Amino acid sequence: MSPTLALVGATGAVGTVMIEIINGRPSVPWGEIRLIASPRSAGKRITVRGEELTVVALSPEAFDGVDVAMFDVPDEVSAQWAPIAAERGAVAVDNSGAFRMDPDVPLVVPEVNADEISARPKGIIANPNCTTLSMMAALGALHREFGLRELVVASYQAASGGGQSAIDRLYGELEALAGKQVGVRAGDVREALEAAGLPVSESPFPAPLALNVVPWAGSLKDDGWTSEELKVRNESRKILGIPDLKVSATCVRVPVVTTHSLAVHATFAREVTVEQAHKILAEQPTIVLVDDPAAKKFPTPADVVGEDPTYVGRVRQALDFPNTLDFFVCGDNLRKGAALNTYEIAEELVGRL
Ligand code: 11C
Repeated sequence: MSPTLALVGATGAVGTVMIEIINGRPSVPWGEIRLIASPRSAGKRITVRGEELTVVALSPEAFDGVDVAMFDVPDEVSAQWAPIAAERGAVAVDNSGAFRMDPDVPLVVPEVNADEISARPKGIIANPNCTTLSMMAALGALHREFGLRELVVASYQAASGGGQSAIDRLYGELEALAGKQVGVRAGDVREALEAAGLPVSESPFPAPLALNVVPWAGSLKDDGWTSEELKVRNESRKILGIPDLKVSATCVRVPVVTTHSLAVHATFAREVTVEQAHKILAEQPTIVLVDDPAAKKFPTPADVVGEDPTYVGRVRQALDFPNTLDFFVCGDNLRKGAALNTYEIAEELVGRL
């Protein structure tokens, strides 16, 4: 019998992208697909693969008969409900941060460590943070060949990583500033937003995002690091299976709606040439190499949004460090960064349930 798939958080931003992904698959291995959301969204009707489905309210019984339950909900909802789904016999594939660093929960990017889904003592598999995920396909492939030792990254993160309210804020700021000659004097962007009824004190971002870059994503942790920067470090180590990988990250929010980018400075055990790196990256089925700067060809979020693969370009051998590559990656943070990777894990589970 074909397995039953549940999607918890079916009406949220990532859940909506998940349904688009399922609808876009040429075929799916599932029998029933069950949509689950908060009681507030229960009763909504959503078309999945040509069939109108009714969203059911999150409850223990909603997981009865479910083989794989994908969770696209906030950390606290996953923390409470993924174990309940597992108790009821489902494998929970969780896109929140609730279980990622639990040693009994595999943290999976199928291109890198698909086999780890087989050992899941808690019946839960975690999906990484979208910032970490955007560089994993490239780093995993290069690590297999050259042995990654150190990683220094700067992220350029899209507003949608902060959810719908963050997207709305960016559009609101852009509208408020359209046609205004601001960005020429310290504080004039803030003042124009305030005058338009959009004070920064009411924003999900700690500074104006339009006409700006904001070196802040996530929450404040010890010694000035952000939660997002620590996730990049801890999750990269776990996914790549390098517990002592040296990592330093600076996470920055940029006025892009969707698609995270990262400038990556990766040091390997051996010398790596651009030619070798190009060959390996070009062979990866989920990477698109766009690297012809003379022809102005490199990835940008505006050209990558809505795409499934990770785009890689600007590959350079660091001038003073022959074992180090610098490169730029762009990945849609709602697709591969969230919904797609979760769905790919769910598909990998078929046959290993
Ligand atoms: C952001 N990467 O761009 C975050 C969103 O741990 O799943 C995802 C947070 C997470 O703000």
